[in-house]
Amino acid sequence: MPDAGKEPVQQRIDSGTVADLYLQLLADRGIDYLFANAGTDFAPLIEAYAKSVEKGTPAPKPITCPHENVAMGMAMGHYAVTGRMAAVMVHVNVGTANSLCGLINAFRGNLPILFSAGRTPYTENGERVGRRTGEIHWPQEMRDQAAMVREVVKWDYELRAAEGVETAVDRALAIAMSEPRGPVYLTLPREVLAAEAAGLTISKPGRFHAASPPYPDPTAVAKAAAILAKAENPLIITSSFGVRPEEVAILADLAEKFAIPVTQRKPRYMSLPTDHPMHLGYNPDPFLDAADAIVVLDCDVPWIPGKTAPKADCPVIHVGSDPLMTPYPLRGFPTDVAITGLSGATLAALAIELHGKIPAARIDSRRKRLAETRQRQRERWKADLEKAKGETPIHPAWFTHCLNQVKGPDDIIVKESPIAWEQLDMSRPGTFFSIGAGGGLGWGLGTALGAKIADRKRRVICTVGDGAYMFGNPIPAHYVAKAEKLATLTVVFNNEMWGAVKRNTREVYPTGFAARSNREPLTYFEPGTKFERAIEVCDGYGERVEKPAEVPKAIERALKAVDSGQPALLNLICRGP
Ligand SMILES: Cc1ncc(C[n+]2csc(CCOP(=O)(O)OP(=O)(O)O)c2C)c(N)n1
Ligand SMILES: [Mg+2]
Repeated sequence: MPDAGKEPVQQRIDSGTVADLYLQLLADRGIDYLFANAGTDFAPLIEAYAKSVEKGTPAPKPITCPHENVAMGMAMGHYAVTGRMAAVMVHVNVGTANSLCGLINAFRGNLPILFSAGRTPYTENGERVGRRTGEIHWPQEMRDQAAMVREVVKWDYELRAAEGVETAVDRALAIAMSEPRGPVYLTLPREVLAAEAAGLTISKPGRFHAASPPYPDPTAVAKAAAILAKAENPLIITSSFGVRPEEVAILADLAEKFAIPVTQRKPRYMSLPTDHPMHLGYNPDPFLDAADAIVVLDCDVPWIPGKTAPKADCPVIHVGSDPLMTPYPLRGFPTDVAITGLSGATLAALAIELHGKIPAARIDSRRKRLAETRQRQRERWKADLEKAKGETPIHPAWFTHCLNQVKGPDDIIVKESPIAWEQLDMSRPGTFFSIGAGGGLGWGLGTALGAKIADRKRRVICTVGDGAYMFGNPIPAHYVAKAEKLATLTVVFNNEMWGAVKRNTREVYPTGFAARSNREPLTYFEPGTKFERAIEVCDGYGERVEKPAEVPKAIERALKAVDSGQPALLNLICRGP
């Protein structure tokens, strides 16, 4: 984040508080936004912001987020689009609690965030500015506020004295941005934020930099290449490859050159253009049986062992900046080789190592075989669409197809919904995000806003289930859209249920009481919720869509609103599982 190119100079701070200096440091170190949900702990920071406006000193742009979930989602979306981390600040322990779900997602998804919170003032009496002034300053104090987040951050620290502020900021940013990336937690007691900073000196630019990414070990690469060179049926499985958009071309080259099929499981990013001849869809399971070498590429769960698995003697190579996924407590996929490194670098090294090692005839026949498999797969997808086309309630595949017809190549799709991957064409990296990696629902609306604020020129289409929409704190999200002029299209896939919960119950008890009831308790919503009206409270355009034939026109009207600067929402009454 700090500019490595410039000679650092020491700057003496002549006046102001730690809060003033904190904002200055964040701006100087490349933090563009502070997504915030304030409380009594913020007083010195609010004062510092007002001062920065009056004096014209740099500070990250403050964005008022009326719910922490939206703030966390925005930081995730901003990072996904720009590769630059943002800061979030919330109110002491309670704001931290409300942010936890987002933090779990960010940690599992390796998304860096400078996550910060105030601390209840620690002095009851005395002269310190910032000391306790209200009743709330007793019950909100916790002995160890960071305890509740410590399992889902890379680092946490409480700023105890003015002198530590530069180091704390620089260290937080450097650790968050070092691979594997992830959120860090900085707590800021009110008295420390209010303390005088005069007399301190800081480095400009900073002297801390993220550690260089791990580079693939040539011995491990050679071992993996030897496995792949022997294989008749190698297979790549990925979920998160494409988080660094510039790496997509490296995978495309490798897959194409050696005819290695790429399958995505629960894709979180655009990993490979959908028209690439080695793009073999979104279900690796049918390929597992024949596979005689598997590359698990930035993928936490390549298959579900209780359901399916490759043959016992199939070698498995894991690739990623933490290929063992150390923070996961239990993860027992066979690991014959694990290559620590940024995946792009590892794939490039593998391509060099494999050069000339696979007989051309084998590559050619594999390419032919895969082309046929791919052709059959795409025909199945077309047949699925034909079947889905006229269905009422609307089939998600039909809606996806209609959206696909009109979306532009740079439009961003956020997926926290049953949108049908198979019906989506994606040609450009960085156009698809399904990044709630920890499974904490409610990130989509905020992430879409974060993506939009990061690049206002691009269209952002946020697709959410009706459950995910409600988890996402919709009114706060719609409020931010209006306040910050972030017009996105929200599509609510309203199947009037938590379909995933229903599906999972049926998997566990296929013929049980719940299945036989045909209306599983605790999974259905009463019909008739008018989500389209929710966006109207913030002057958005809302529409309910019930008939399949209405879908194309409804999308057209909604996108017209979005393109004119008005947020829009389609309440799509659709089929559940
Ligand atoms: C914060 C949170 N609470 C509960 C869950 C459990 N959960 C997983 S999927 C799901 C249902 C999602 O419903 P919806 O968004 O409507 O999508 P659908 O499955 O109906 O397509 C729930 C409740 C979760 N993942 N996260
Ligand atoms: Mg639903």
